[in-house]
Amino acid sequence: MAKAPVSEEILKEKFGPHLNYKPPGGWNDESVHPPEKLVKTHCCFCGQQCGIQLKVRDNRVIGFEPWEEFPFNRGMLCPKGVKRYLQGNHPDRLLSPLMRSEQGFRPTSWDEALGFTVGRMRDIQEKYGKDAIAIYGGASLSTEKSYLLGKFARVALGTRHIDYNGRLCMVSAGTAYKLAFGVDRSTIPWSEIPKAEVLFVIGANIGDCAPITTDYIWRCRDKGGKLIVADPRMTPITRNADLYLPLRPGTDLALLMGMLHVILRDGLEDRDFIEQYTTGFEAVAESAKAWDLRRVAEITGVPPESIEKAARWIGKSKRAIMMHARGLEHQSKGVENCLAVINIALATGNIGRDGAGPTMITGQGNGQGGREHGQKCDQLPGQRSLSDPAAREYVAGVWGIRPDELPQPGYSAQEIMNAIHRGEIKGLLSTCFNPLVSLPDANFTREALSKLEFFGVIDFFLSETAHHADVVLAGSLQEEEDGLACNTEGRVIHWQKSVDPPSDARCDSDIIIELAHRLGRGQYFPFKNPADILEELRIASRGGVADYYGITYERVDREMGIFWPCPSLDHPGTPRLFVDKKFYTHDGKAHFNVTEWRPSGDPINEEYPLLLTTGRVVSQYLSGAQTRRIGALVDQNPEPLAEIHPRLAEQYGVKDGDWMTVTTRRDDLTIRVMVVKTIRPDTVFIPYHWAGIRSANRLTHRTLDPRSKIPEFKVSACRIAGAKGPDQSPDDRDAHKSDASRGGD
Ligand SMILES: Nc1nc2c(c(=O)[nH]1)N[C@H]1C(S)=C(S)[C@@H](COP(=O)(O)OP(=O)(O)OC[C@H]3O[C@@H](n4cnc5c(=O)[nH]c(N)nc54)[C@H](O)[C@@H]3O)O[C@H]1N2
Ligand SMILES: Nc1nc2c(c(=O)[nH]1)N[C@H]1C(S)=C(S)[C@@H](COP(=O)(O)OP(=O)(O)OC[C@H]3O[C@@H](n4cnc5c(=O)[nH]c(N)nc54)[C@H](O)[C@@H]3O)O[C@H]1N2
Ligand code: SF4
Ligand SMILES: [Mo]
Repeated sequence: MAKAPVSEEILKEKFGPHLNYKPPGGWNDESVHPPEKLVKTHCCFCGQQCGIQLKVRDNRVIGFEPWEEFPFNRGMLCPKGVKRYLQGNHPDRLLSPLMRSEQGFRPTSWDEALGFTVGRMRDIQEKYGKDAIAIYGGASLSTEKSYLLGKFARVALGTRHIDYNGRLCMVSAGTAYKLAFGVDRSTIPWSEIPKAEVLFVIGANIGDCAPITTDYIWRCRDKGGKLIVADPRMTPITRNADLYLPLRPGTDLALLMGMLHVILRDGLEDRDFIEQYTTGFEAVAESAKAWDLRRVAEITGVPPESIEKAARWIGKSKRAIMMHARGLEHQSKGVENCLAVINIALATGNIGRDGAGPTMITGQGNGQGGREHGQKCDQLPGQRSLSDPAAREYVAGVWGIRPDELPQPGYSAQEIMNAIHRGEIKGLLSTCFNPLVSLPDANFTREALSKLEFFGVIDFFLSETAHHADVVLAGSLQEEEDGLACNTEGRVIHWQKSVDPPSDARCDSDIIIELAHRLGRGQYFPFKNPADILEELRIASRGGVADYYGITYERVDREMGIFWPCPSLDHPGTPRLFVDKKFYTHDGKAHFNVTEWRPSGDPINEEYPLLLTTGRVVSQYLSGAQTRRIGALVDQNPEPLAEIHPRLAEQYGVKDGDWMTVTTRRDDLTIRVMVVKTIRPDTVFIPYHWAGIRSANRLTHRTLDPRSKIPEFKVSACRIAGAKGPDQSPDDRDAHKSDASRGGD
């Protein structure tokens, strides 16, 4: 029978008041409550992983100080970093496990919640087989926790199906870098950025989404470096760009092939480098011939002169860095797009030397570390492949099981949801993921969640997805457990434990370990704390591409981070990859890859003539589960606004601030308009940080890149029409409004 979500109102009514306690003057009044200690750690939000010092008193984080010495951000923080400390004491913080009951959720004991979870998982596995349970993880978890989850799925549950929210984020880049270089990591540390002669930023809104990186870009420009930006929107850094390529969403591959075409046509390639260090050039060069500039300009909407200029700047410079993020990667040809960037870097020999190299900008806080040690559906620790017999044997040995006991690779994140929808997967335990807001085609996700026979969530807030759960296990914030993370550069850093989880909330890793014990697999999970997990992780990763053997908390603290691979305790780490032009591929060479053009999975036609693309605003983070709860951030972006160009606005008779309905083949969304000259006239942009009637993902589609399995968040066909505005109840006007409070769906 389909289950309805539990409404937030019921929850608030039941235990709202006692969650709202504040000391006189508030927690942040230092005259009343001076801090007891400052803890050097990192921001809990994006993949920049800025250093920050948390002020702690009475087991509470009450504020922050900049951490000037940390080399990456040197004390700088963006608006989210400045407010990140406000989460821990938030009235919505979950303080005990919750069980679904007739009237909603009721607080319960850990014994009951864990007993129930294990009982349901066992029943389902006995009835339908081991693979009927799936695990979702997340890349806001520490590296230790993501390692633990991977082992939990395979060793405690024996299921094939574990994947994580990074599947919506870094996997197109990761797949491409693995194919070309045999390793999934930025090829350079950020200290290389100021050395470049040309920076080519494609599909990355650096000003809003990687704010600290702008500082590196300005340092490059101050030294005379040129900046090229390719994006359907003129993002904030574009104002200072030397060249702007306003491409149509979903056409990056054509643009990049056109650029390669020019480079080869004009003989700007680096023949020596290509011959000595790469394979596959000829086939790629052959495929570039078809991409003459007329064809490219027609597909991309970018003037041929601009494409030519961009290609020549890169081809003629001595040092070029290519930086990309989800604009390039959130496409059903995301892997091809990244490979096309890499092909340009390889053709021009821009790798393995000063101020040169392609790089992906990491999204989530531990977007890098969270994808290295086994919470991906096809992966074992150390970036090893779950299909590789030698890797299976090694890791099984470390874990004390037989290699044939290790399950085979399972479904990726969206494929898990699809399997739930068709009834193949019956139970789900989700940690650190809010799929109802962040997966494409939210109506489909909601239907799938209602079909689960068991749904458990580990979170510290009752996310929109958690409203659908049978049991919610009150987990921990980043600052409540020690752990490693890896920032966008490949620098492994240390999240210092600052406080204990409050009240009856528990550390995520304690919850998972206890579940493993209750499943009768305790002997494989003898960990008392994250340090124990790290000891095993170091060994499990040893000899893999992402080798962490030489990394300890003490070293990371002393050295302000260590770049992996770091195979021994006296190894200095590896800030820049491929210095010796040796790649991590089977033949040690870098591989060119032919990239095939395919249309988007949701093509435009007469009925849906416009392109919808989705993304972010500066003050909100991901599904908004965290930042929609922080007042000052909500004030900056209280609701999603649909950006359209004045010409489009005029054509459809809508003005700035009006309501408009955006319709795709899935659903429609009525949303306020922001008229801006900075977007292409054929494109609509909507940020996706909101749930329910404000959710951009009601509009997006479930087409995946066939290799990386990333959804095509950046390209949907849509139409627009002026609207009166939604029929809003007072609740609906509240920007914190949750999916569940729409009433009954
Ligand atoms: N403020 C803020 N910062 C964040 C996050 C957040 O939620 N909020 N999230 C973090 C995470 S997890 C991630 S993954 C990163 C994401 O960081 P980004 O990828 O930089 O952010 P997005 O807004 O998803 O998209 C980037 C740009 O792609 C453009 N774009 C859209 N379609 C296309 C296309 O077809 N081709 C090209 N070339 N560009 C296109 C958009 O106009 C947008 O400017 O940000 C991280 N930092
Ligand atoms: N349309 C559209 N959709 C998108 C995107 C887009 O550009 N457009 N971007 C995609 C991208 S790049 C990403 S990364 C995803 C992100 O999508 P999600 O991962 O679903 O987003 P989060 O908001 O990080 O959700 C994480 C949940 O985990 C909880 N959480 C955070 N830290 C911890 C922790 O340490 N422990 C526990 N137990 N819980 C924790 C939070 O409270 C939150 O409820 O969204 C994707 N969805
Ligand atoms: S740039 Fe990212 S890591 Fe740095 S303060 Fe902002 S959100 Fe936090
Ligand atoms: Mo992301």
